[in-house]
Amino acid sequence: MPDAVLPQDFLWGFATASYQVEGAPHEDGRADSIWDTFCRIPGKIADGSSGDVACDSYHRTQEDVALLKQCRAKAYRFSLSWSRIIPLGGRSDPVNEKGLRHYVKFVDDLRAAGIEPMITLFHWDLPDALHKRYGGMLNKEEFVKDFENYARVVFKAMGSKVKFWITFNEPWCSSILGYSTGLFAPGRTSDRTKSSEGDSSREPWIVGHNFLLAHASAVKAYREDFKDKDGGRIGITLNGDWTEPWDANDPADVEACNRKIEFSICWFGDPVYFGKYPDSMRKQLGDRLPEFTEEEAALVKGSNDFYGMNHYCANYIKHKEGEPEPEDFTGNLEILFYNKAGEAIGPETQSVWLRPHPPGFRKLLKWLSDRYGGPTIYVTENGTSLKGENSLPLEQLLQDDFRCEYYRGYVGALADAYDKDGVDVRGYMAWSLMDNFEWAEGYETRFGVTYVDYKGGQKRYPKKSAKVIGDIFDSYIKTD
Ligand code: PNW
Repeated sequence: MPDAVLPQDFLWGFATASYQVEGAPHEDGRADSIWDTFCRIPGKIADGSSGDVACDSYHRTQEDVALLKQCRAKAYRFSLSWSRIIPLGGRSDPVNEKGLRHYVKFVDDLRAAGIEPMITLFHWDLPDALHKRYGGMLNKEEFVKDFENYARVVFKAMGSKVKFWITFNEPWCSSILGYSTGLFAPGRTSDRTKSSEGDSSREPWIVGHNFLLAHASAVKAYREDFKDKDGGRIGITLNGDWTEPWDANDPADVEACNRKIEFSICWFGDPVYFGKYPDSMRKQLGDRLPEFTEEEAALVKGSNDFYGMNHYCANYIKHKEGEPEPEDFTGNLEILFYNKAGEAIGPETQSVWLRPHPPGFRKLLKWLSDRYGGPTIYVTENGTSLKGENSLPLEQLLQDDFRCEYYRGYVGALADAYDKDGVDVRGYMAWSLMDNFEWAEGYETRFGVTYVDYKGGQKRYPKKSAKVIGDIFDSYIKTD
């Protein structure tokens, strides 16, 4: 028997994102997103692939619902493709009823199966037309208004069918990976070997600022015109890893640990809860970090009904001496897998950035709860890839014990945070329901509890973890 319990109404399930699973990029009037165009540039995706077919989920909604049922999921977090709904993206552009109907029907099907839909409005796939028209997220005036318009179209179509809304998924990733390192769409960076355009020292901070304003405008719209009658809640999902000092006896490393979290999570979290950026960021970035006008600060402050948390791993952190580089986005520090004593933070996975460390999940839940005054938290992603999984024969691959252990460790840490530390965490979505298009890594890296046979007609085969997750939650959730 576990020594911690989760409440009876704890909402658990699985997550995916539109571009990673849907395929059907040109069907029923959908237009390109920045990921469609990015994938066409040679060298950007490890295996030269794209989301053109992916899991073919656009044609297999029934199969996906059945899979969720089979896994005993209570909820499903998925994202909408903006360019299916408004192909050209903008507030004066036509709405594509076919695209919109597809999602309304999917929501109806989920609800009929007793699965709570949790909708992410934006999981990185900006309509390409908006990127070309005015620079997408770099353009505050246009982007904020167009996102609010898109959100309103969706709120109106879904009405009271949807109770959980997430505006943006991981704005850190779209800002830093899309506008600083250039690894993600639209691939802008100061590194001229990768892109002829971009300014890593400025653009990510502008994009981040505009995400916050777009988020807050959509939340205001929902609260003013939909929330009372439709009864949903809305928030933003932020990603962030736990940090441990490289040298626990060096106060500068201990301080750098906090600073790393501020640069990755509080960049967005502090404006949402406090109406301002962290002091550590202002100090390092100066006027490259945009200022909120009084009106903007008031709009952004208080714009979460819940905190959406994506969490995967932890790192050791070593402070750096001297002036930070203008392109630095970490807080002037090194992100490491080994500490001073040579101990690893966790085992290797297929993802170069991901080393599991379950105790960090409990610590970060508490850290965030303390910083933001005990907000309601929904964990909107957590999961792992497995080193070499893609090269295993099918029978072996389906016995994903490493992933089962990961979930045992992380869900255990979550239950401890709830039951022992008093963190108000009410839901958990595993990443992912099935293997899917893992962005710049293509299909080599698998995160699913379900194997997808990309060469065999996208057939799905549940792995051991697909059943184990349900067993883990059964063991923690109070039944009396
Ligand atoms: C998240 N990093 O992305 C995303 O929300 C998912 O779409 C994705 O498939 C999943 O995690 C697994 O990668 C991340 O480099 C991508 O630190 C990269 C990083 C973190 C999160």
